[in-house]
Amino acid sequence: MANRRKFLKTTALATAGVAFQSFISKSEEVVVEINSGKVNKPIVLSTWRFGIEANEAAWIVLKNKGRALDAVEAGVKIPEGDPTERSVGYGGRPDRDGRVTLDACIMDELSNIGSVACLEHIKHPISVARAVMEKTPHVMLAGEGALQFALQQGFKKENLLVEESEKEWKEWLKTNEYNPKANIENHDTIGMIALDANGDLSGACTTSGMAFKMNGRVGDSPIIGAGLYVDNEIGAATATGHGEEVIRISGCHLVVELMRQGKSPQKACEEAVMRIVKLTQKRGKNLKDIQVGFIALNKKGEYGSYCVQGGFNYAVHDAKGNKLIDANYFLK
Ligand code: SD4
Repeated sequence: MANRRKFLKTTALATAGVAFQSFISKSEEVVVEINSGKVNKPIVLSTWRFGIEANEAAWIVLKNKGRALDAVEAGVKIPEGDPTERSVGYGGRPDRDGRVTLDACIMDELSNIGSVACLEHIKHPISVARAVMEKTPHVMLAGEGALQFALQQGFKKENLLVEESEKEWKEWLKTNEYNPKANIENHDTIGMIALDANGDLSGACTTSGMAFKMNGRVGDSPIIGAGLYVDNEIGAATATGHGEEVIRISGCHLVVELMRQGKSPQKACEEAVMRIVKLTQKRGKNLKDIQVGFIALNKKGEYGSYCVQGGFNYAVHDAKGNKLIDANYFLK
């Protein structure tokens, strides 16, 4: 770690002359390199390891000067369509009744929003959310109504429950205990936020939610302001982890508002996580059982992340390449 710190400080000094600066977060783990002279764009961030492949798809749009909105939709469709990713889209783990129910939302630079909750049988809920945004007078459709709308729009009805997920569910039924653990079995929501070459922000978030949840349970991921928020004047944020905790503090809206007050994306994520930490303690709950991670990006292309406990990582793709970063965290 010492070497890394030294390297970062050296980098900061060496590059100061060309208007680059490095910021080292509290535990020296997260490094946000920003270009303070000009906007670092285009850039895309997404949650978890599979964000690397998702970013690649988004980058194709961004590097061709496409819209951030198109980039984030293309990006999150990668894990959505991958049956081996067990908590997003096709292949996602089912609820306690064995049903795969999906949550997703999308938001563009004009604050157009679209969302679906508890949607079944459709492989790409993010595209249904976009259709809600673009083709209806509403912003959110849930359950059967969302499915009917998707079918009317030409989306194909499919079985999303893959053999592996079904096996796990049958195994789970033996104990029938709902006890979501931090970073285990529940941790793969993809949230993606991007700043395009035009300087516009958009975001997308999609998930199968907490494994073995109650049927009808909706998490933070389809809720604008909780699992995702974009303000084209300020920045964007998205969340992963226990949705109930994110909703409790209107998490991503809070992160964006903190950036509006002048906080860096890193500091904004830290403060939002601290809000969760305090409320958890106040409510007499055990913080060890909770994981929430935020990622944030501002209009200058600066970014940051913070989470309750270790284990969360996120992928960042800009002109310098695509990399996975371990997020800094509160519980050491
Ligand atoms: C939810 N936030 O449904 C989602 C799950 C998740 O990492 O992100 N897990 O609560």
